[in-house]
Amino acid sequence: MRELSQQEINTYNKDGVIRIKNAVAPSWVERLLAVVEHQMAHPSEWANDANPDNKENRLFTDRYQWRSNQEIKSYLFESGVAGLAGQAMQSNQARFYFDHLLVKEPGTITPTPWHQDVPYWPFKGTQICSVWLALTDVTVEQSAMEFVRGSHSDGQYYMPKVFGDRENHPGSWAKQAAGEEVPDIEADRSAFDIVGWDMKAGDAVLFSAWLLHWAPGNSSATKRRAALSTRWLGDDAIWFPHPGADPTVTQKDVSVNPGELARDDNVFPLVWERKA
Ligand SMILES: O=C(O)CCC(=O)C(=O)O
Repeated sequence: MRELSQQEINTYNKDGVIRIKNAVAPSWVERLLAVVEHQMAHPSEWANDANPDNKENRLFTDRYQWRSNQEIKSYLFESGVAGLAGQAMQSNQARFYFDHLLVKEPGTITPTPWHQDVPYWPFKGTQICSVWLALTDVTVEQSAMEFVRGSHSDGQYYMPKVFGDRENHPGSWAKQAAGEEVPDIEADRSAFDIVGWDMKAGDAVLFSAWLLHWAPGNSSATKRRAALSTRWLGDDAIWFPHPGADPTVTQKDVSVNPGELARDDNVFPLVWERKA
């Protein structure tokens, strides 16, 4: 189990993101790559698959599988990932929200657009983050993530974008949301403080749900890019259902009311607590 240094915690606070080398034991990479194969062969109702069955140019995502997939559940509870999230957020606890597999086959041109996570989710609060674990080695050209450093603390709440541009897209729920238009970062990258890292399988980026981020397409002709993002709630996360929020967990699923702390042990399990 990896402990974060005070310097890493300070950097997360200031920049909104840190890279963590060897974030979890290598065996998790093998185990989660098997989950990738399984989900691609048996997509769930929450999957989003552009060009299904293609060996190339296929963007596949699936999410909210932890309740039925024992390997994902073991990863959450046994790998130490929850502790990384809790420490970075300087929280006394880390509750789990959802798992998100993100696969880009070789030659996938579609970028993951620049966005901020929190408007997609039914929460408010500063202590909300993700741990994106690389399951394959990845360079920025092959779709490693990039971030606008410090953008988590600029007070903006951006309108969610639907990932991919198909008609009848399974993510079109996001269109009902409100917020500011995300700036056109690609039009003038030099105007933004952009940071990203080449990563090895087993490295992670841990980032605030308020931070602007994206991932370009996968320009490799041969290599798949696969990652598992897990979403974490800290002490101040408040249940905030709103139009355009992810429909995997809605008011009918939870025992808390809008505006209350998201402390529902059944839906948002308490995975990590700070030792006294
Ligand atoms: O993996 C990607 O392409 C994007 C991931 C992302 O946006 C996230 O984990 O919040």
